[in-house]
Amino acid sequence: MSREIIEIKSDRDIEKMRVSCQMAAETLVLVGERLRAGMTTEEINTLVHKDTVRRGAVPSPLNYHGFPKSVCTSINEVVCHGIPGPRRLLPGDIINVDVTTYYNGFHGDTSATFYVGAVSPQARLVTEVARRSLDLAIAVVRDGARIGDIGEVIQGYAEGEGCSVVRDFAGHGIGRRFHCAPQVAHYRLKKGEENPRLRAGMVFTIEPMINLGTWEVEVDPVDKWTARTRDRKLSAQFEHTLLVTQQGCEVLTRRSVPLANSETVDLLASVL
Ligand code: EYF
Ligand code: CO
Repeated sequence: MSREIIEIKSDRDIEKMRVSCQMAAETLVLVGERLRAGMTTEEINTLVHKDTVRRGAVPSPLNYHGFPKSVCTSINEVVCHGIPGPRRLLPGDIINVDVTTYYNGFHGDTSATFYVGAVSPQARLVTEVARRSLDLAIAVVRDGARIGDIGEVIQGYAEGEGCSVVRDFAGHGIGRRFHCAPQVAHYRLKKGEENPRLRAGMVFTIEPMINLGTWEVEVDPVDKWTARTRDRKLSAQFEHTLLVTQQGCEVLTRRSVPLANSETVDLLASVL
């Protein structure tokens, strides 16, 4: 467990984070608008890359620990860190697109799971549980709460809905670095585990990965990045970057419009 100090951001840094986070949010909105059955995940990568560069920003994932692309695209049983490539989106797929934007010295990180056309009730269940898990977790964040309150609410809710919570990947502090303290577990902490208090000015992500079956994951032995559910059942994820405040939190990656193909569903597609 890391004992790294959790930075309290200055007002100047917070203002810069608002900008990089809003860029990431806007790029994610664009992805939702363009997402179609038949497109490849490589095309999503190109879209994210070009939109990020157009803003004078840099896609944080590119070359991060050697990651080969500008965005993570994780389809169906892929939990996270899916690598864009020739795979075409098929009707009935769900896909998480994870966008991180580096601008003026700061990173902003957000992701969402999208529906490709009409999806199965199971796909809808895991996606909506993931979405609600994040919303419930955001609601407990405030000065004086503890990191452990986040995992407590996520695990309690998701398991109550018959789903499981991934243990191998966590939310993270973010700012000048893509990943820093605190580590934000999405499951209940064990007695004795580090459980720091949240303080106004801390900035971190919450990004629960919710599975339909087992919480266990395995990393692709060939590409060494793609994490899949061990039982190959579906997984979904949503992510926001948050600033802790006295009253609660500010969702720095909040969108000003709903996400197409996720928060709004194309009625025509849903009956076809
Ligand atoms: C060191 C990577 C490193 N890691 C995290 C590198 O927080 C993220 N999304 O919300 C996040 C995104 C990416 C990322 C993109 C590339 N990496 C992947 C897997 C293992 C690893 O170990
Ligand atoms: Co993240």
